[in-house]
Amino acid sequence: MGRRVLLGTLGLGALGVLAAPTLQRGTEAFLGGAADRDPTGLTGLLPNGGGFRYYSVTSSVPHKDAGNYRLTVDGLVERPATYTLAGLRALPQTRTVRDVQCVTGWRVPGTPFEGVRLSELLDAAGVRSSARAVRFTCFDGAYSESLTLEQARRADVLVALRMQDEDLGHSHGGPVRLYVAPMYFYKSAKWLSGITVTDEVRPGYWEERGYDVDAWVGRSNGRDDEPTT
Ligand SMILES: Nc1nc2c(c(=O)[nH]1)N[C@H]1C(S)=C(S)[C@@H](COP(=O)(O)O)O[C@H]1N2
Ligand SMILES: [Mo]
Repeated sequence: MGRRVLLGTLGLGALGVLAAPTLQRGTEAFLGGAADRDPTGLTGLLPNGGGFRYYSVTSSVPHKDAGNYRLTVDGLVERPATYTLAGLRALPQTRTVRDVQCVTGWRVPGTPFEGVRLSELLDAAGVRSSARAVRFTCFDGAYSESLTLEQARRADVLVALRMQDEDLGHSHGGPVRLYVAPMYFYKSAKWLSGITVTDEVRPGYWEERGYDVDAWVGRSNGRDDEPTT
């Protein structure tokens, strides 16, 4: 039985059994420079609707909603804060429409995202002068990401509550994910639960496994000579 046939017979619940060894193979393939650069192997094959692929480095992720979702902002700030979903919804919302681009090649053109500018949350917290970077953690308990403070303050970096004009569903990292429009989609941490202002960039989950920390679309991960269209 081929992998695709097998996949067709399995629900998402079966991923726990299969994800770990496949992840490892995928990572080795990429680091060894093999043609197949899909880092997440099996999970990357699962469609997530509308041209998206479903990615998670963990086999299961708890579901959070308006009742139990919390986002903490801490680290090198004057005023650490914890936001509820209602609290985030009450802040000014920004909408962007840009192409989503995964480093493994798939793309979803013209995708609306909506949420609070990360810069707004940083300003509200009062970033200390010794700060240089921002680290993001997730309630899947495993994934992390980071940006320099300068990158984090861009107007097209959102703490996103909505995608394609709907509330972010669980499979896309809802209720709240990071959205870093100018960078490959691995920067856009799903299931966002923590924003910590730090004194230096700490490489995120995929970056510890070989991907570029500065993940500008078309200008990173060995893509500098490729067309950016
Ligand atoms: N928490 C978490 N965030 C994540 C990932 C992940 O595995 N876990 N994968 C990243 C990668 S590689 C991609 S391409 C996108 C996929 O988002 P999607 O599942 O909404 O298509 O999420 C990014 N953010
Ligand atoms: Mo990705």
